[in-house]
Amino acid sequence: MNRDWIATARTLNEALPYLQRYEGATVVIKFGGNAMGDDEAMNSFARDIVLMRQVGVNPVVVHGGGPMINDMLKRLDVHSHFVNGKRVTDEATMEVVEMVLAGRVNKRIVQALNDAGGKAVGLTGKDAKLMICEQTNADLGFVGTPVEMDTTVLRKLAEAEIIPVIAPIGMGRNGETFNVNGDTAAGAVAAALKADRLLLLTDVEGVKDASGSVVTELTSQQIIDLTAEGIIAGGMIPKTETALHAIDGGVRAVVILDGRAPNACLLELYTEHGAGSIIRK
Ligand code: X2W
Repeated sequence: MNRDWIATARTLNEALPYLQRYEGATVVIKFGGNAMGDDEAMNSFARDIVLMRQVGVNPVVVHGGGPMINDMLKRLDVHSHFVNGKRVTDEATMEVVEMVLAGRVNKRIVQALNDAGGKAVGLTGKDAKLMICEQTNADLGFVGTPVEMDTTVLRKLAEAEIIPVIAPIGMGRNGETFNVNGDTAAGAVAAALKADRLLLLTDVEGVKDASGSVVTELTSQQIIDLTAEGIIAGGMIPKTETALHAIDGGVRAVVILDGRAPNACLLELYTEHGAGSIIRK
C-alpha cells in the first residue's frame, strides 16, 4: 500500500484526543492581510476552517486586509499613514477601508470557505450591532476601539453551523463608521465569546526570546517582562497587547503563529507539536 495513505490514517488516529478536546469549542481565527497570500494559500486556509467546523468546532474568522487597503488607496490616489500601527483614517480613507474590507476581502474569504464545502456568512461590526466602537484618539480620525459587543448573531450562526467571517469595521453610537485594527477586533470578538482559543495568524513564527528562538509557551507575566526588556518590540506589540487583553477578557489561550505555514490552524489544534507561541494566564 502507498505509504502516504498509511501516514494519513495514522495522523487521523493520533488526532482523536484533540478532536475530542475541541468538539464544541469556540475558536476565533484572526486572518491578517499579510497571511492571506495567493489563491492556493487562501484555499488551504479555507479547508482548515471548514474541517474544524466539520469536526464540531465553532470557528469565527476575523480578518484584516491592510496591504489590500494600501493598494486601493494608491490606485485612488488617497494618502494615508500609520501611527503606532494604526492607520490615520479621515473620511475619504474610511470610505476606501470599508469598501475594501467589507467588500473585496470579506467576500473573497466567504467564497473560499463556501468553495471548500462550508457555509460562511460575511459580516462587519455594524451587522446586528456586533461591535460598537468609540473613537480611539482624535488624532487618528475614524479609528475605533470596541466598547460594546453583541454576540447574538454569532451564537445564532454557530447554532446553524454557519461560519461567520467578520471585517474589522465598527459602528459608532452616532452613526459613524470606524476603522478597527484587525487584531483588536479579533481580540474583542474572542473576549465577548469567551473563546477557548484565539489564533492570531501572522507572517512571523511566534514570539521570540533574546536569542531569536520562538518561545512555544508563555504566561501573561512573561509577555509583560519581555516587553519591558524590549525583546518584544515593533509589530509584535499590537499582537501581544491583543493577547493580554483577550486573556484578561476571559479567552482561555491565545496562539500567535505563522499563517503562511501550510495547515497552520490544524497543526496548532490537532497535533501534539502545536505551532507558534501559546499564551495563557
Ligand atoms: C487596519 C484594518 C485592517 C487590518 C487598516 O486600516 O489597515 C487600522 O489600522 P491587517 O492585515 O490585519 O493588518 N485598521 C486602524 O488590521 O489589516
